[in-house]
Amino acid sequence: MEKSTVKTDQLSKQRDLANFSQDDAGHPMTTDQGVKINNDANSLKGGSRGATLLEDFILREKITHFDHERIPERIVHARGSGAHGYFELYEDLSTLTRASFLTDTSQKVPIFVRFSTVAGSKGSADLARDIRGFAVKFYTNEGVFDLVGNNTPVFFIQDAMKFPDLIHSVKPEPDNEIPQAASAHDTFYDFVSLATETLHNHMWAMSDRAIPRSLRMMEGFGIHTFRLINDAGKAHFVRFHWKPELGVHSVTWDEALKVNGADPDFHRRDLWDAIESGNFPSWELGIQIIPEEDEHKFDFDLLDATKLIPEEMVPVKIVGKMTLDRNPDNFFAETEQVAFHPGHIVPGIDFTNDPLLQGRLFSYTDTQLSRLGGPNFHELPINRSVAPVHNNQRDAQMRTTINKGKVAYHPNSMAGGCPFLSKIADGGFSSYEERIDGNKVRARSASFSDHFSQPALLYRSLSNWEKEHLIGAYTFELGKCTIDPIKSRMLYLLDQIDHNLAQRVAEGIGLPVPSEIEGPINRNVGADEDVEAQQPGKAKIYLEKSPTLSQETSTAYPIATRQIAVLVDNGFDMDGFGKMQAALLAEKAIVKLIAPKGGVITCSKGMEHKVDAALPTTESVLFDAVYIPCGKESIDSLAKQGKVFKFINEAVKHCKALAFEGRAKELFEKSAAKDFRDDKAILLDDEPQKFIAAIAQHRNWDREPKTMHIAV
Ligand code: HDE
Repeated sequence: MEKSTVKTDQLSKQRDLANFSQDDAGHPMTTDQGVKINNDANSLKGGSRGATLLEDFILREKITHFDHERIPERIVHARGSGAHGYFELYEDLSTLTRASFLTDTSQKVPIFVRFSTVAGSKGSADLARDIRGFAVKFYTNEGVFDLVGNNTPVFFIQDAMKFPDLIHSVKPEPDNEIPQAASAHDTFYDFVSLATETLHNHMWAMSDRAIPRSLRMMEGFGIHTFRLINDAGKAHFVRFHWKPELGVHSVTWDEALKVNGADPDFHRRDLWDAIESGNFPSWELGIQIIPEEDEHKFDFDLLDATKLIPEEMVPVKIVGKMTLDRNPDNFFAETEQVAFHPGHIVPGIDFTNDPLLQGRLFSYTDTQLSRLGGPNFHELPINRSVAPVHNNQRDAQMRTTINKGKVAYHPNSMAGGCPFLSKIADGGFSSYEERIDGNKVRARSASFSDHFSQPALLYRSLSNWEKEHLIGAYTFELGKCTIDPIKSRMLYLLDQIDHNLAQRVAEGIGLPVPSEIEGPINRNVGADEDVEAQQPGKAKIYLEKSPTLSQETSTAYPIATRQIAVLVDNGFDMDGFGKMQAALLAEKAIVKLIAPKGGVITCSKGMEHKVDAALPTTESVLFDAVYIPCGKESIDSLAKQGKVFKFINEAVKHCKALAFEGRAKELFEKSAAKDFRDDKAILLDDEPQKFIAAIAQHRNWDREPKTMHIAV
């Protein structure tokens, strides 16, 4: 018998979803019971000015449904954006795993991805400083596999027991429900400063990774060590990575704050628009493979989710690619109702004893029970497997499958033994046979107690501009805290990671770096445990730097989908603009005309052009670069608008590419740009190709230290 009776192609899931999709075009409006509706404007009344009648079943049905439209938002990762796509495998990995989607290169596996922030509510703004969720559902021919990861390679805590504490500390404080989608408050730092295992991922959260330019421009990580198991039953440890085709890029903190006001849906819109315009984002899947024999060869424990395996120690092997090519039809039905679970695995993949992963295996089903209302959430269209589902699970709220026959048990003779069990060779799942030899203990392994070496490695690996951003982030966050002993404890801990880092943050918040603190550094220890054994110890250096942890790169990335603001008014020079526009469009950049007023403007050639956004309705922070063509009338008009200078000055401050042509030099001279005549990304009468090259670098961070004086 074959392992699986189905093969997936790119459209397998779309065909399945089509069975549940509905288009109202050409149909009469009906009640939920299918009765055609004649009047949807008025309720049934005793006289046209009289009281409404209880018998109005149409009104009651409509209002009742409305009253119950909301479901509980996710306890974490409530704010999210989803997309459909597919996964292609580059090479057969059967030496490592028997999972069909990792061995059969002829299949395209449908996937659904949901990106999210962690702390904020469903309606919070996209550019909160936060870790991003990166959850991928593979609808494989052997069942659903979920890779439920984040955009940082490590997590805050080591043991699932602490997850509610971590989340309670970062969520809005319970007395006044403040602050929304922000970690910069006392309770979070109280917890972080007492549980030193948090410091590594906390540094990632203070880094630029926590304020991405786009969901399309961030890495994804499965974080935990999993196992791959081949046909012979041999296992390898594995860590999963997603590498974005567009590179890893971020905005500045000042931009993030402003974007949250100017367009709280910035990331959601960016993802949606890119897919709608056919610019399909993609990521390559990478794996780090560690032979089981090498489990104890590292200076850290592979089961510790607060540790990454530097790529310089174990390279990431690229094995496939995921492309997102379709937006959901309905946010609620798909993005809201999708239910991920790290316990959704297929034959050829298995867990390890990572105590964080083990706890997650319980949590994700449990949370769906209250969020989606019962154990049948796997029947929701977005969650259904494309591999056939047959078992003896029955009933419960909102069951949609109509199971035929009398038999709902196994073994049975009345149904001929069906559904029957599958041998391992036929694709039956069997758990990896791991030898267990130990006492039942409520304890943490001493091998988890090094909490400083990896944040120190991360700090050493960052470029200077990334370090500056990091220092700024710590200073901002601690500056928002109100309790000095908490801030001092944080400074002491930063000092264990890097003295200069601690010193700079201390200067910023106006407190000294303490040379010692009272009591144990790490208080996340059981009452009867050996406290000393749980203390982090001094940072060790087992690798000087891990360059792959930095976002700095000299590589130029495609400028496709980058947003270019063109500041213009009537009379702008069509020759210069036409040349620039053609060059930008050839690279698939998005060119938008921004003018003092909306409507239509006329260029130097007398042609009419539709204004994409009026200045009062948009902001510099929503764009990647600014271009101002020549034209006397246009420049004279722009020079009268204060907002034009705010627009330019912010772009300068945020280290973006700017191009001024001809008389636009007058705006250059009157704006902050004038102080940057030699800047490689501020161009005066230069070729479009130079502008494109500057945008492709993302930002000219060399400019940043010289922009402190710019008031925006
Ligand atoms: Fe989650 N996490 N988590 N988490 N997580 C949830 O499940 C939980 C952890 C992650 O877009 C919840 O369906 C526990 C690590 C993502 O729908 C909940 C622990 C990583 C998403 C839950 C962790 C994640 C969630 C809330 C510690 C990265 C969003 C709603 C033991 C590897 C998935 C839901 C989506 C969602 C529990 C730790 C990633 C409550 C108990 C580590 C991307 O079950």
